[in-house]
Amino acid sequence: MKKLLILTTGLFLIAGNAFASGSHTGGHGHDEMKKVMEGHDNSDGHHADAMAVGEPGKKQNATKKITIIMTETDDGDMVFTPKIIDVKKGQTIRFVIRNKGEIDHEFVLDNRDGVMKHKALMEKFPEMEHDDPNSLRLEPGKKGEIIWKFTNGGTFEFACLIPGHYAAGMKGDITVTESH
Ligand SMILES: [Cu+2]
Repeated sequence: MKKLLILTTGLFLIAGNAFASGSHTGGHGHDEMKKVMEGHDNSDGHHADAMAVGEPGKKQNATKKITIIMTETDDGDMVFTPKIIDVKKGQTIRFVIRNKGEIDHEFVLDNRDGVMKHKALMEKFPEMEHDDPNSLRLEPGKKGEIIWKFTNGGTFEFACLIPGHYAAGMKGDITVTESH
């Protein structure tokens, strides 16, 4: 009886150690992810949702609807259609995004620097779920909307940052022109 008790305690300790090291690794990854995301959101010193590319818009202010199709092609590429978009500074766009492919895709709107940071993060944490107003992940056959106000002129990007998709062609350009 005494022997059994010692054995049980020993097993418990082993299990306890395994659990502790497992949760440490997970916690570290999460902290790192959070740090990068926070740094990104606050980089311009404005409201957390305001970015170089603009800010979330209100549906009633949208002056243009742009439908974007995400899909794979027969020759193995992954594409957005259209892939070049022109808008005017100050304009609010209602993006209607449709995944007509056979796998998940996402639409992320940002400047080039933000896209590259987000891409690196996705390669590190492929299963990360983002809850950002400038991005949307869709399962095959689904559609969604992003209402966005372009507050700054310049050249921006939209991209799918699921690992491998950007390299397969899932990127597009947005030019925001200053209106006179
Ligand atoms: Cu994709």
